[in-house]
Amino acid sequence: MIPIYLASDCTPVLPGLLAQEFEVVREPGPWIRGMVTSGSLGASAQVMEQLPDLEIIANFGVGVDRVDLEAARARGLVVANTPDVLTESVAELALGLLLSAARRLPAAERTLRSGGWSVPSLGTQIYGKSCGLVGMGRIGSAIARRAEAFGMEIAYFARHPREVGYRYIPDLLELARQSDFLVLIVPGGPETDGLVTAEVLEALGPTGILINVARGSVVDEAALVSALVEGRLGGAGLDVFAREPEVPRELLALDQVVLTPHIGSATQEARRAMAELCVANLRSFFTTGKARTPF
Ligand code: 8YV
Repeated sequence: MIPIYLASDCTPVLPGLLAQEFEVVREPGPWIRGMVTSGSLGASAQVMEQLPDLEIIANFGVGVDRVDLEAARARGLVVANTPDVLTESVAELALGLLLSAARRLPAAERTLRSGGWSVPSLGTQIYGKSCGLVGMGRIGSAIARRAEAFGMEIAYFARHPREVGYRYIPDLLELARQSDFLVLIVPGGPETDGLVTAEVLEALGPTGILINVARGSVVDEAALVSALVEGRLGGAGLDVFAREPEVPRELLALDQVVLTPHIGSATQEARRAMAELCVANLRSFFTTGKARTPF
């Protein structure tokens, strides 16, 4: 059997699925030909150096921002990811965070659990509000469809206009100015690093709500924290952070903020399909020379 370095279990079903077709190895070594890694762990140039026979990196996740793509390219390695199978789950979480932040569900639930029965603070209706999407790829359009069904007005910012029926705004500041909710769903990496600046947050303003299901690196996190603490931004629903698993402490005390530990794809359905696609990428690569979903 072909030896595969499993750098992280990724999800409970993955090691078993992998072991049906490959030799699962838990440490890097010179004879290893494939590597499975999680989106959060990725693959550094150093780990690639420990794997001189490596041919393919199968990333469990759609985002490959933690894989050193330059080092992989220099070595001629194939990098595969898991697009599509997690689209609906991530879009559902985005809407969940949006509704949850708009209605301040965690604060209301905390009130009830601590024996209270009052409205901690009034929420915001989302019907009739504007939803600005930063990114209009597969997940962005799945979020847009859902937000539209809730009666929201959709507009988006992306590098180029897409073949979608939504209003394209080529200037992020302008999109933020025109949005009640700003939803981030762009890939991580150098191109989007710090894209959401203090100015963008200011344009979104004291009644605006930021939703991030992309990467923490997309937002100037220090600016986000001070805007929320000082009430210059209305609220936020955050699934991702700049230095995971670190979460800025100041956010923990804020009722207008909803926080989740990077669970965008964490459903039974998506995680199983991601595990299967990860293994299918390796199978396809080692039998045909082509991964099923190369990045
Ligand atoms: C993680 C994700 O990769 O697909 C992505 O890009 O962010 C997630 O699905 C997953 O949690 C594994 O680390």
